[in-house]
Amino acid sequence: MKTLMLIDVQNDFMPGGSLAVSGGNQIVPVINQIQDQFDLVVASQDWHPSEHLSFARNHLRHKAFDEIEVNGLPQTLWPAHCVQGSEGAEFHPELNLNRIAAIFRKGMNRDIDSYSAFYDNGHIQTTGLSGYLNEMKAKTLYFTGLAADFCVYFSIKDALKAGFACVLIEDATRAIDPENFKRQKQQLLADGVKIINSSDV
Ligand code: VGL
Ligand code: ZN
Repeated sequence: MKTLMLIDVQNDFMPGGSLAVSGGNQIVPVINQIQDQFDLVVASQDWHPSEHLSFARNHLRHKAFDEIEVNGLPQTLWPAHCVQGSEGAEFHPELNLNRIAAIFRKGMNRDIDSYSAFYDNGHIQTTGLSGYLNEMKAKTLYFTGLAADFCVYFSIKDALKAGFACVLIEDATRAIDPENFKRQKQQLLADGVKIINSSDV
């Protein structure tokens, strides 16, 4: 099963959203264009309770983008985003949802963040995604979505560990910090990830 992964294509990561990724909206038509070339389309959705520990507003004396440690794990503090049931947590209104077979939600436990669509950041709790993909006989996962340097990157790392071949569709993702993403891309290439454009799927 040639599988397309849509990571967090949500309003809060789009220009105008609370954790906007520059150019994030430009990936939506790219994703819509390629969906039909896949046997299986799976989405993840960042889905936080309003008291989530990753929100700067839930930490006195800290502001957004501070790097702190919580419960023994490094944590970047974010503006509140993707709050369960909010408009910001919805998928981009122009994203074609018809072919999405399953949606995996993450970041629902207020005490731990979850960048990867597979596991929380402490690798304690699974979302069930790798079990689902194995049962669906997915072999190669093609990654798209936001943000390249957080949820896409960490999802790919976990997918590799789970034994999936991984391809990153570079024109279907955007980074919060493009410089950081440049380094991560070298890491992914060294790990055997293929990096392609949507015209080459
Ligand atoms: C994300 C930061 C916080 C992402 C989610 O989807 O990349 N980044 N929560
Ligand atoms: Zn989040």
